[in-house]
Amino acid sequence: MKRLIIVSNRLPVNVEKGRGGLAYKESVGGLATAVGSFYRDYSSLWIGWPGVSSEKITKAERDEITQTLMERYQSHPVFLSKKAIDKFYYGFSNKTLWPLFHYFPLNTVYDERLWKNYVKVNADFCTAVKQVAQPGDMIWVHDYHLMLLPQMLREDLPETSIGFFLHIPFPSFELFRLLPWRKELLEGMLGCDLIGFHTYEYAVHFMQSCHRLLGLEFNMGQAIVDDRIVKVDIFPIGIDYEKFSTSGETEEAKKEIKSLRKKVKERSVILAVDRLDYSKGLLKRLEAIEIFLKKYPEYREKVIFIQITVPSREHVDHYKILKSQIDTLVGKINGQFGTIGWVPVWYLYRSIPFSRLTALYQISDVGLVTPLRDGMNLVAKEYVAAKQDKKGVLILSEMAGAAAELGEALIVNPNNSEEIADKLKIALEMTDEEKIKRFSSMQNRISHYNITKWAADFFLQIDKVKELQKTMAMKEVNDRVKKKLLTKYADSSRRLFLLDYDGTLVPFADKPEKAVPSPATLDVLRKLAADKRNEVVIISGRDKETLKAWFSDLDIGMVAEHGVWLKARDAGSWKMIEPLSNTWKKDLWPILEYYVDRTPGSFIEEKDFSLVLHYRTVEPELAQRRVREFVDETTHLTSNLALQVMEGNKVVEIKNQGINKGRAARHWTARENWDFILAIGDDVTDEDVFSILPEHGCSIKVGLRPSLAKYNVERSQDVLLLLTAFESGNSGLVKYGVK
Ligand code: ADQ
Repeated sequence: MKRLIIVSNRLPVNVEKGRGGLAYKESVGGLATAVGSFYRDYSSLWIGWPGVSSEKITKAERDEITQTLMERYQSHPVFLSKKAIDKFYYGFSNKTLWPLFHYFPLNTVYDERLWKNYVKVNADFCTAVKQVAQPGDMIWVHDYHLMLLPQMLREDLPETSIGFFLHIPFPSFELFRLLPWRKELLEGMLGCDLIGFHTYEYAVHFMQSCHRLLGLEFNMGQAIVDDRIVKVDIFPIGIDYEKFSTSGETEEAKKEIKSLRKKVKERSVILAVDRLDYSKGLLKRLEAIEIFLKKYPEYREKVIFIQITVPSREHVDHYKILKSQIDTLVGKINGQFGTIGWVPVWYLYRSIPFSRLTALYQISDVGLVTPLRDGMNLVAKEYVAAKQDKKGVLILSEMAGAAAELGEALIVNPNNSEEIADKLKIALEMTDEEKIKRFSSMQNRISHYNITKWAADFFLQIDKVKELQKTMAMKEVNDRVKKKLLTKYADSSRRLFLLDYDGTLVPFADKPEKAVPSPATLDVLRKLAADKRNEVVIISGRDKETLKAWFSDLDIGMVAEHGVWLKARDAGSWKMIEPLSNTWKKDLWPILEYYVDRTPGSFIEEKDFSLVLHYRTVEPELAQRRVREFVDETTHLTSNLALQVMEGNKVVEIKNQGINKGRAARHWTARENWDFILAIGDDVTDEDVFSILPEHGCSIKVGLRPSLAKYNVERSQDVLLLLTAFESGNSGLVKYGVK
């Protein structure tokens, strides 16, 4: 069985040092609750900070903690000094990343010293993981405290499965770009094989940031990073449904429920449970309670609002301020509306045991969950699971990740206290029938995708990525393949080379006219063509004038405009593959012009039988939007014109239907019985060539993307090296590093 190593800032257990010595307490919080419930079922090890600073403990206590954590909690500690906790945990993690990722840019601190400590502590975690990691382990890194760790681990453990899950929102690019260390953070995460988010929106934000800051292209959530496939996917975290749904069944729970009911009497209960955090919307929620009691006086003395708040990050100023604001507001509401015998807001500032928490869920008529931003929010799901009589109403913020799954809740904008107050009234007046209907659907959903499914799904996906990486690696032109190709070449007497130009023989340039063939490229083509056993054909999307200007003094065949024009090696002139018309160009030209006018950096290229919109230097987001519009519009317009709209590498080309590089290539493949055929290309248009090759033909895709080709190489430079090896005969084996 594979071993799972979970790495997170905090361990699921908190070590405290008091007068009586060391005490071990289970941690409260989303991650600990969620992951803690399944990791004991696996052969696993949890690595994290035990919650006590290293200055507070002696060497002997350190050893004792290490031993107890391992024996009782399958955990391994990373000890942090007070300075590290201040600067890394309270500092960069909770004064920089947390506020910015929760859309509080004004609370965000940008401080180089905090960043340096963040880097250092991530490196300390890396050392700790490396000390215990064994080959075959799967490492799962959690959350915003450790965004640099995956890349650090990757450097030393290149083959290991590494996953990352972000428990908080990933903000839109407009916010993320504010960070001075934005690229480093993205690169850190990209050290993984699989990166998971709660919602589609967060995943899109991450991919957009990678696209705009690192130029990474994602296709179906996959990108190639340093010749490795990295996948981004969505895993909305679940809860331990069984544990919550059966929580009312124990004697202890029944007692707890009875005692609570006695205290609240016949009143309706509105419940809120949060860590104390400005992202949780506590002030706006209290404001809503105030409005509700003012606007609907008939509910006074009839409802109780219970707010349970667990202390958190008390060392950060914003949290201290918030605490005193809450105290004031609770006092104000209770002072204003309370009567002898009725206190409207019951406010508890502490962590409560599971049995009391779930008893509260069960006696509550309304679960009020109104964070201003929340990655997911487990309280919403716990309330739904625990309330097995289904006679409750969940009021849920649209800014919580959970809103994407719990559509049957009453959804509110957490900044709109008036709306929350009105929804409270609707909730309190909802019929039991309606409540049960809504709850049944939600319970169904969250019981199905529970915490075990969530984790299992993540493991399955990471294994799939690993498989995919292996398949790609198998297709790479390695030493064995090179040797095979060169031997086959040496043993054959009639050889055909079908070579794409841009992206294959030369790298891409900003402007097409800049991508001229280098002397080395021309030299190798000339030498290959000089061997009478060889036939070299360049099959390009370029116009014939350009190809003529660059290659006319070489003894090679050429195909221009993706197969419109053909020129055999020994022919004096170009011939058209079939009679074609280009009268449509004048009708479509104004449309291309219209797009170019509105899209800075784009331009039109006109060929004999095609029009091309180039967008290589257009700002990527704009390009994406415009290209979609352009393709939709032109596809619609050309639907009865026997034209095709084709997307290439940063270009969209409109050309005659039925003309492609594959058809053109057939003119050569069908000419004689070649005993060696090699086709090389980099983009979609080259797939047509790969598809028409006979069984014994060989094909190579430039770039590590899926393709019909038998093999892949990473860059155009690899193509040049390979061709050089062919042209230099057997000595090429040595020159190419294959002996
Ligand atoms: P959190 O911000 O901690 O988690 P949340 O998802 O609501 O937020 O989890 C809080 C957990 O703590 C719940 O399991 C709740 O039962 C427990 N809890 C809260 N108050 C308590 C109290 N007074 N006593 C006892 N228990 C209490 C982060 C992200 C979330 C994301 C989770 C999981 O911010 O958006 O849902 O991780 O990915």
